[in-house]
Amino acid sequence: MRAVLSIGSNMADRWALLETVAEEFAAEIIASSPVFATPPWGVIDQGDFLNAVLIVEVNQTPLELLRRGQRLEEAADRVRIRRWGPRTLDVDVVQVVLDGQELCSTDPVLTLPHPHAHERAFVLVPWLAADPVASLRGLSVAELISGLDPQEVEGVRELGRLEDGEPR
Ligand code: PH2
Ligand code: MG
Ligand code: MG
Repeated sequence: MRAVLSIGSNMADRWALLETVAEEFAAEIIASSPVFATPPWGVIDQGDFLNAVLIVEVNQTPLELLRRGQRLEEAADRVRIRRWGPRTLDVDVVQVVLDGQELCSTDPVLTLPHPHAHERAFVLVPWLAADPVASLRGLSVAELISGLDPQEVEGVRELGRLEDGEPR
């Protein structure tokens, strides 16, 4: 199956933490976005995030993939102080496509597609960069972005590719 992962960090060595995800999936990544700096969404009195999107092809179930992401979060000593609050590493499964079909699940452990992905510039802008023809729930990601608050879209700033190292 093919999956879209949204990864984010706003604590500790943010760039290096995103790299741990790219390393884990190195052999399975079929496309990836650059890293973007993004203002915090939800709880705004916290530092900016770095966000990126990885598109992976894996021989696993969605739940196995979720657990793999969670192991990386644990390895990053993930702290969850409050909902939408600061975190060292967040690995979200945004979409799963199996035999050309987008999987839909209302399982609270892993809701698919991710219930908020369609409204978050920090997910959609990197996703479009990784896959210019991406679609979500039958709508093109480009179209979804054009429906967002332009200020939110402009706040998502491209920094550079993960493999090129953190810009200084
Ligand atoms: N993740 C959140 C809450 N807010 N804001 C940005 N910019 N990027 C994130 O990855 C993010 C967030 C909860 O997972
Ligand atoms: Mg998240
Ligand atoms: Mg998460």
